[in-house]
Amino acid sequence: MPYYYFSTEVSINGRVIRAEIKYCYIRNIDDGSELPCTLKGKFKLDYRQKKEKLTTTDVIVVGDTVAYDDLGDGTGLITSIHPRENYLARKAPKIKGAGKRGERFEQILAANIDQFFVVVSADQPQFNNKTLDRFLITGDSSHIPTHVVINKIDLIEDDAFDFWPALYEDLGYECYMTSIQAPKSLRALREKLQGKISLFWGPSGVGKSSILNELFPELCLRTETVSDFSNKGRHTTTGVYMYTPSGDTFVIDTPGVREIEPYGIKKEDLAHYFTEFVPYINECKYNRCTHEHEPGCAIMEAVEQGEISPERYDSYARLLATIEDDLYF
Ligand SMILES: Nc1nc2c(ncn2[C@@H]2O[C@H](COP(=O)(O)OP(=O)(O)OP(=O)(O)O)[C@@H](O)[C@H]2O)c(=O)[nH]1
Ligand SMILES: [Mg+2]
Ligand SMILES: [Zn+2]
Repeated sequence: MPYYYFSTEVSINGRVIRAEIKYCYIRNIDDGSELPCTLKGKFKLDYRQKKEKLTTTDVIVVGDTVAYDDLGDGTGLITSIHPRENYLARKAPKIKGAGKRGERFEQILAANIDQFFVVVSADQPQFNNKTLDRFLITGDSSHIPTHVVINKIDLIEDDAFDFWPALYEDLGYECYMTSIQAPKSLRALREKLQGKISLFWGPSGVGKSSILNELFPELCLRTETVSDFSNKGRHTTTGVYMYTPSGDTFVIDTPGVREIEPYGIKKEDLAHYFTEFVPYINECKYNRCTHEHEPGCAIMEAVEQGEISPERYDSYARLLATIEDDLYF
């Protein structure tokens, strides 16, 4: 064991690239070397105070920046976790994350992200604007610059599909229309990733890992054919992993999710995350209008007038219906 083991001054700065139950894999910020690390005992004390049986992955996520000591035996010890600048989260899925009273916790996917790309596909699995909206809200509510990638454009057969990128561009989202079969379509995205920490998230089978492979062939990520029957993905990527294709470019691949519920958004706040609704919100007759059925609702009026797209309004109404009334968080 090196002589400096007991000194905290020699701690190294690192970034979590993978978090597992036993080890967190840390990348040295200065020289790029990687080391599996465990957490210092004091974090375990914190667990006990919470009287919850938490694991490493509850405390630390990919993207966290930490200080750690190299123990010299091929492992390291994390001595502190730096405060997060931002993080992406969703409500934990129903069964797995349910607590004693059926509460569903915030499940943090990753932290300290420069930009979030919501990846969906034009087909296989079929494009679903409501799913896209849910991811966009998740990004916007986390105050992370959020962009749209519509992949598999080689499968589009009808010009009518242009409606969708036009709609989201109009709303102010950058839209990347990509196909792994057309390398040129990935050029703009490749440039956008330079020098940033970017996270790819979206439904399973849309091609998140395939795009990253196409952009950075050295990553050799596992991809899998979408099953023909359900048109749903197969959840090929099983963990959140950060890769470093070049010194200052970081990409995070994530497992696809079937459905996503944004965490901690109250019914009355939901409309604020539909950017085109915002100018109308204060024009509603009732202060706490949910824009669902109330008379004198300026948003419903704007839909009637063709100023807000019915597709977005429908998406809003569906999402509103899934938000629980008594938010305990
Ligand atoms: N036609 C077509 N197929 C694609 C394209 N991109 C990916 N695919 C195929 O879609 C399937 C799923 O791709 P993956 O990269 O594994 O999808 P993923 O989003 O990473 O899925 P998960 O890891 O399960 O979340 C694979 O068979 C890919 O070859 C594309 O642009 N066009
Ligand atoms: Mg994948
Ligand atoms: Zn209203």
